[in-house]
Amino acid sequence: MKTFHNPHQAMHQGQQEMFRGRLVPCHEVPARLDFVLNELQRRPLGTLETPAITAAELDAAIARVHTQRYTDFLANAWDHWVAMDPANAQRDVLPSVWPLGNQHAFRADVLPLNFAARLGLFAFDAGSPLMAGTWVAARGGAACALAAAREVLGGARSAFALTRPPGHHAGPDFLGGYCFLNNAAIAAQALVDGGESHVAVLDVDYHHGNGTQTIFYERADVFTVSVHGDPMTEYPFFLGHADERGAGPGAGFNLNLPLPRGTGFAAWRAALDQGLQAVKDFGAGALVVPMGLDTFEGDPISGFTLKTEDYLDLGEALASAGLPTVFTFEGGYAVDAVGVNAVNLLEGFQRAG
Ligand code: SP5
Ligand code: ZN
Repeated sequence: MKTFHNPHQAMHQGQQEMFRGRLVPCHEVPARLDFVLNELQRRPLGTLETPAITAAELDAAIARVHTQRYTDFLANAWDHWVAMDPANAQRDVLPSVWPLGNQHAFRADVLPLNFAARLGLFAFDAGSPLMAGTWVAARGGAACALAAAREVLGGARSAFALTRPPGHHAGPDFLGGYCFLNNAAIAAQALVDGGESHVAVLDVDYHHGNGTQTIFYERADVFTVSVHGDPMTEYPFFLGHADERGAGPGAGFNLNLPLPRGTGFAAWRAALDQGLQAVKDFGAGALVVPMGLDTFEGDPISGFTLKTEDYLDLGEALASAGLPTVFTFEGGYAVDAVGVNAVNLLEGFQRAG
């Protein structure tokens, strides 16, 4: 399978994230991708390319899943921040004030002029710093997702979008969880637009794919499945429960499989099989896998105990769906293991073909 990598990924390089009242060094760092690229060099799966996508094509694909108000905000956020104070050019931006939801009587329909307020309107956590290169880097990641979807639409069995920053927590009009543009959703939508009537997203990141779920929640053409840490105790906390089954025309087309912190591979695999069966029952013609490696036993912020060799098995299980598959790169913060684990998963998939 081809890998599409983002030459701009290191332009997004956060210094610190807010965690339990303290600023701690960011977990989501550019070096994560270097480990994947090194491992791909050692064990090639296919050619490594940068996406050949025009700016206009990319804008159109992004606009299919994100609102104009949100992307306008993202495109201008850094300039707005620096315009407030030239000294801000040396500082990453983190939000510090939020409107919560409409049930709290705060308004989301009026876009404040104040930058901090604006950032709070579009961000759901203080763990996702934004900086000068964020927009260019995020667009470069989205371009990888679009290129991978096109590769699969063109007849390839699979393609790997080596996206960074990650995407599955980003919603139609919000960022969070280190994510700005939802790469997996952009790929899924591109598959629909390319003629696939039934697309499934099977999210294997440790964290619930809340952004992807929200984007497709009322749709019957994209079935979203996520196997993840139970939101009662695990990030992103406010979505990802088993009773969220979709709404309106999308009723029945979302499946959450939350598992307790501490879950090991056998139980995790059983949940994956349940997800795969649901994908089969849905009649998917193509699959998108937001591939998080933060299910690994050594992950510093997560709580499952998958081992390096389990990822070969996981890839093989995903191949059993027998579907053209786009992989996007999501979490995985045991940085020196993320490359081996990612390539194990992809190699397991490829070998099973
Ligand atoms: C893409 C992705 O994996 N995003 C995850 C974002 C998680 N950010 C908040 C992490 C807080 C987890 N706290 C764990 C405490 C470990 N000492
Ligand atoms: Zn994650």
